[in-house]
Amino acid sequence: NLSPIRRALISVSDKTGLIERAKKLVELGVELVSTGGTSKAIADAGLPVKDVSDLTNFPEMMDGRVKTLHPVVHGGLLYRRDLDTHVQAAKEHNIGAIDLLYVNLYPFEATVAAGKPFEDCIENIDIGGPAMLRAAAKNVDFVAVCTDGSDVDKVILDMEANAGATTLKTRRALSAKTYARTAAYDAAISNWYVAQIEAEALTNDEEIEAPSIRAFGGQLKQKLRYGENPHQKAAVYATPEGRPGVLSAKQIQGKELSFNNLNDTDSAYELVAEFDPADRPAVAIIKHANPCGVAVGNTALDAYKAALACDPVSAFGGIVALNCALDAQTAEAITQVFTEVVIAPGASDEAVEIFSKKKNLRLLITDALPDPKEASLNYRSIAGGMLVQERDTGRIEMSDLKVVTKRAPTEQEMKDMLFAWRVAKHVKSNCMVYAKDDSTAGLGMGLVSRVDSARLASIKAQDAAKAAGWDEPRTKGCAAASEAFIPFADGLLLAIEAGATSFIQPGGSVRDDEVIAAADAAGVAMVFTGMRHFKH
Ligand code: 93A
Repeated sequence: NLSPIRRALISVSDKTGLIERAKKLVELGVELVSTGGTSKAIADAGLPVKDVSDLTNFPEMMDGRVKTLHPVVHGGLLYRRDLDTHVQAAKEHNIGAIDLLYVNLYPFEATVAAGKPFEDCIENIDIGGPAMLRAAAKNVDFVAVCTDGSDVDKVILDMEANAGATTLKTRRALSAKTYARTAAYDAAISNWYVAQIEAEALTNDEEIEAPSIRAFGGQLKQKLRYGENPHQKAAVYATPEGRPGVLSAKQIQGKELSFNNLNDTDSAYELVAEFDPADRPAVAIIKHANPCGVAVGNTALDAYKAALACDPVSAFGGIVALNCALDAQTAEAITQVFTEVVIAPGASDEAVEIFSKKKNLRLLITDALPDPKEASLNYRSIAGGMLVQERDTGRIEMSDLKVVTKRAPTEQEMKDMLFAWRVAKHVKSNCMVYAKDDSTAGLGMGLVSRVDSARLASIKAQDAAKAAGWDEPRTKGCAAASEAFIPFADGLLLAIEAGATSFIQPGGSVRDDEVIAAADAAGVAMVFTGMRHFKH
């Protein structure tokens, strides 16, 4: 089980913590071999180190493209120490054992994230590094393989406990981690490449291939306490896309985020990001990945109050997302309602101070809002596979709307309809969204028939009015949005009964004429978007 470490090959791009670890290894009697830059850094620190080129009798060449790609290196990593034929071959070709490999790869992902040109990205595709990592990980009975500093620390602890040897348990865990790293690295390269091709195709107006050719390439970000339910184990993986949001956020305070928190916070942030902060502050309150209130206001506080008023009962234990920095007044108002998570692209010191009194409230701050128009992928598992689609980046502007009724909508109705439509995109199908004056007035979500969604939205609006002590629900004169076509007039009539005077929907039902006729008969206005936003 135990395998001694006598010689280590270290080749690292990120040299953080290198010297301390190299020093420990030397103290443990390990002989160090390194590539150019790494070897120089170690030697500069006064530690003994050999150059790989001394082993291979080849210089690093072709701008470093070929440094470690040599049988002396790969033989040293791969030969089985317990097989006579392997040991014999090693002897014959003067191949010395390499028992520990520590490699971190050319920073391909960081180069792409920094928006560097194509050629730079290509040069940052590491070839020798992954080749060595995969070789070392294969020879798990004899070789310990490290892809980051924390792995080396584990190996050092193992060596200290086992007279300079590692245990099979440690080596197996390291091998498993290594293959995940090289897989994610290659997936990042593939995804980047596909993105280049797609961008080119787009400019040339060519057909784009199915998104499924992009690899998933997830990298374990964190193990979670459990999944949707406590009996389900769970973890969260980061994709190479690096979209701003709950995974890139800095958590200022509060307990660890749960699986459901992550899911709901993501929904909340994607929804609120539909509203441009340069226009006005917007707030979304989410429960179970569905909004229970969304509003735009002159201040974040106004927006929060209006969003809360839509369904104050459901907002209990909800998630609040802002499209602008959290200020003290809004923070104070949020602390009056039991809230699980708040996410925003910033927070004032005062707001942070106010939240610090609510220890369990999680505050997440991101550098940027996710861009609703930016392409990215969406994954969902099904039995035996995975569904992959482009994220819904569809976006309707006022100029895209086609008036289909005799009565044209008023300017205010237009605004309300567009607001309702932006929200409807983020509500589980089938949905009906009532909105007025930059605020949702009633939401019906996730039901199997649209008429039920209309009914639910009305009930919600009535409940909200009761809770607030209003004379009538805010649905009087509201706009109604249906994320997919309204198939029959019944849902429409229910919404009209609730007070809706304008309708926004994709259109395209075989019964459009019937639905339009019912709208005309009631004197309400209707526009078609020509685009639907199913969400399941
Ligand atoms: O260009 S490579 O793909 N060719 C190689 O043979 C090779 N061997 C190691 N890149 C190669 N490496 C990488 O060099 C390692 O993965 C590491 O990231 C980097 C360390 O280079 P230096 O020690 O010169 O800083």
